[in-house]
Amino acid sequence: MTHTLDNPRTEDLFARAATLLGELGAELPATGTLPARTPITGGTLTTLHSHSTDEVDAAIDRAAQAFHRWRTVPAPERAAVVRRLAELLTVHKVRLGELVTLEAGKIGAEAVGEVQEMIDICEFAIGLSRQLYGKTMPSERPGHRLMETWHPLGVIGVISAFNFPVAVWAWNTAVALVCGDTVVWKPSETTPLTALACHTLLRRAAADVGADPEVHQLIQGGSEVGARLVDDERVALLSATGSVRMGRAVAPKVAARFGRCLLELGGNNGAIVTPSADIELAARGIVFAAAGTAGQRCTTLRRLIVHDDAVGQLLQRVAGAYERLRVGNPLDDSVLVGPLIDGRAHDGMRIALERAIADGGELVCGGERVDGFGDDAYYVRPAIVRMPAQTAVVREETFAPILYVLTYQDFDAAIELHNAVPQGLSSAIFTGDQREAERFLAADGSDCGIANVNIGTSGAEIGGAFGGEKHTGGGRESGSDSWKAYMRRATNTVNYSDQLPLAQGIEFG
Ligand code: UN1
Repeated sequence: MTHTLDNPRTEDLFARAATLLGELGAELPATGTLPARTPITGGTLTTLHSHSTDEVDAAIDRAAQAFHRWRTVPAPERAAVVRRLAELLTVHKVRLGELVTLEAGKIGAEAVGEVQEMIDICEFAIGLSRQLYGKTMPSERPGHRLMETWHPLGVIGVISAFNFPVAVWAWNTAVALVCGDTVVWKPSETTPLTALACHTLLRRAAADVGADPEVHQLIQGGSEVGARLVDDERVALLSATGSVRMGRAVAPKVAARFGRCLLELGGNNGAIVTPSADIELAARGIVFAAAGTAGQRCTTLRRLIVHDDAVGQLLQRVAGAYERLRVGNPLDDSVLVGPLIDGRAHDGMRIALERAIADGGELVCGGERVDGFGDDAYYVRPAIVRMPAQTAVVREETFAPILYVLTYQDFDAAIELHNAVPQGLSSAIFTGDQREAERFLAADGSDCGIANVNIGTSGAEIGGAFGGEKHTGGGRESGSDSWKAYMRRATNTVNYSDQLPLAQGIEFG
């Protein structure tokens, strides 16, 4: 049988991955115990070395050593590494994108978009290197100056997830490096090859501009590797993306050693559609947000809260678009929905659908597995389920393409329903009514870290701060002033007088 887009074979996908890695300048390391799978066939491409705890300790040590030098390099000079990384990413955009497709199963357009997101954050970080501003405040004492200074924090541990295997690393690394920190990266064990490619590109960028390549360390393996980062006092900030369960395990441990945590955990993102919404525009936004990336974004739209008067029209359009979505090999340009990452994700989807139906949900479309790619590859048709109420299963995040539809009559009740879930990452309202839009963005509106008007919940730009509230963990990364999490603040009072007045008017002796 010959290899075609309809009939991909693991050995051909591996050959392609090896070629891409070679072109990206990464040598395939010796084989080990960590499998690198492709969700396209479910087969194992190759195996990699899984780092021992001693090797993890040594990597943290190298990063800590490198930090001592790196923190005194002027920030605009540190940005040279990030500028070179952006150049390399621009040259290799399509190659790295294809590797993301092979390992994470994302369609080409989204995979290349993810690499673009890396380039965007690099550009942001380069500008940021000249804008790490501290404030100057008026002192209450004569002849005194009061100000704050931002200093590099230390070693940053980055734990990233499979679904954005390269962009989330770049959000953290580009910003951390210009802030004067060094990075130890533990990628998802599901995407070791893309991690190797990123690590190689960054090391090359450092070497090309004469910077210390040890500012970046890559450690690969399972949760025992990540656990080392969590427990090590030398890791000043742990930036972790993943499940709420992971965050619950990690956060108390980091807190117990007075380390800092930046958590990006689950989302259970909702959108309200009001009667004045542009239904055509809403439908397009909803389909991308709910079915894109096969429902495997933190920002994926999972709950639709639609006014009774709009639901018929809207569902007809969205379900119609769902019927036309091509599900299949993400290397095929005409495909819009690639595979789920693995069998566990498929089990999660199946069980959630069963629970939703048992709760009185009515399946509008989708949910079935698409065969033809082998027993270990899990392709599904994105599902829409109309729910009589926001039951327990709807309040949970299932990392698969299920869109639950609820209806409302009263706008206040819609907002209440929207906020009545434990997670608080992203949210949206589709409306033509300015009062409703403003209310959604107000203090008593959406309780999420991201609240959008007339666009979907996913696909945020890097310029804003990204993150969410409640069980999403409260972290903010990427743009705006998220850089502050990667630095420490010192408040400085300078006395340039020959007197020693005390604050609060205290007289002492
Ligand atoms: C994630 O799913 O972890 O807003 C990150 C988005 C992307 C990032 C998603 N820019 O959907």
